[in-house]
Amino acid sequence: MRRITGIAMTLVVTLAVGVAPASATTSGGIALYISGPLVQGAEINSLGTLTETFDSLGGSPTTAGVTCPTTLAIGTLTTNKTPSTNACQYRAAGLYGGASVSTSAPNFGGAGSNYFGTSQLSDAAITFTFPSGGVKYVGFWWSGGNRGNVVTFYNGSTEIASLDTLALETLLGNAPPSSWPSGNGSVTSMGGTAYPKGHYFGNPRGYTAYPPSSQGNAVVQDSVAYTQHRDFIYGYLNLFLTGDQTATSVKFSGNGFEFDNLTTSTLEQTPASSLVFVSGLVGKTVQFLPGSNDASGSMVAQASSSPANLSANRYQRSGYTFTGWNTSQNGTGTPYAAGANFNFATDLTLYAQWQLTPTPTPTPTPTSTPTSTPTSTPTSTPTSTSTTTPTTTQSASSASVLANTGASGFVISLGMTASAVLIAAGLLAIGIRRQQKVSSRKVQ
Ligand SMILES: [Ca+2]
Repeated sequence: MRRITGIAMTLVVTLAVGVAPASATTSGGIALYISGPLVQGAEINSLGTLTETFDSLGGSPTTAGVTCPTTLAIGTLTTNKTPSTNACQYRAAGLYGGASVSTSAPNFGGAGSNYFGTSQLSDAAITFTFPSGGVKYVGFWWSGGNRGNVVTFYNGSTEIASLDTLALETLLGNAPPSSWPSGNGSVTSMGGTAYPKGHYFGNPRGYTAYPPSSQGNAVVQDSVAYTQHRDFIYGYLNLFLTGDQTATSVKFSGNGFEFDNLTTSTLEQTPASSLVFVSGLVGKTVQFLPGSNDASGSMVAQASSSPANLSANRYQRSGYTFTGWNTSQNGTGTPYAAGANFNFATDLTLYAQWQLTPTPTPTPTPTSTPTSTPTSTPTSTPTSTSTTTPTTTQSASSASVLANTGASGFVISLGMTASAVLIAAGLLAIGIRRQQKVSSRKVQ
């Protein structure tokens, strides 16, 4: 009994090991990125993208809030307060909001625009519900951010992720560097650009140049001109949902959560190389980098909460062949084969590895056909000696001819009737010459 049991257990273990890799399911994730300093709009593919700028809402933006709209460009809006005025605010550009542009290039100065947000009640919450099918990307310009603001993502009634804006303070610091604009180090984009953390502090409308070098313009809020406006973080936040992760609604909560240019996409989007990876909100994230400045293409960062095979490479590099991934750009780190199974227990950055594609041995390219020969047509008048043979040797015919099948046994099978005749004639001529030579010797 024991031995049988042992064998059975061995079989079970073997089966389990054999089945496990195939049963690993690809599960998506949610990853947070922040755009470069002074960026106020989303940098994503426009396909499937909707943006609410809050610039064309009915009524006048006020300091005391408005009746919250129920329909917006990106979906519908509900609140946790009655009347809804108590939950939202809709305001003209001020110190804490109102983007000057909705595009993704860094922008400073400008007149600003209307913006939106939660009211000043600490338990205010506003929820945007997206059209049927949900979204794979949510971005918004978080301006003058307060600690305690929270963004929560839902799929149906299930909370799938939340972002406490304290995460941004963890990344960028909770105060501008004392030696602003530099100091406190920098954050680095996926493409390798270093952004000084200090550049995220201060309303871009107050900047007179970028990179900033001086106090900047005054920014008016409620009729008060602020020349010192570096106490708050201004940054465009990007949340990428991958795989089976889809958000059907997003809730902004906490008091004074101001934002603008709320953008969604129904398509899975690729984080631009200008973005800075902040953290994975669901699962862990693998970022795929091209590994070379002259490589082209782009890849969506892969986020997952369970083991999954690495995404297929989508970079190309002229003259090189992709050979796999490595945690170090120069290939001295840990290698990962293409499509390798990764446990997603940690975040990971992988660089594409390239091998020079051997140049094929040069096949003998057909040299140009001699087109220059026509000039060599004989211009000299044919001499008398050439009159006997030329025309006959070049007069090809498709007919085969047997010639001289006598006792010597040779058969000439040529496609030239005239040639055969000529050869036969030539043989006859040789015979005649021999006779002549013999006879001449005899004579001499
Ligand atoms: Ca706006």
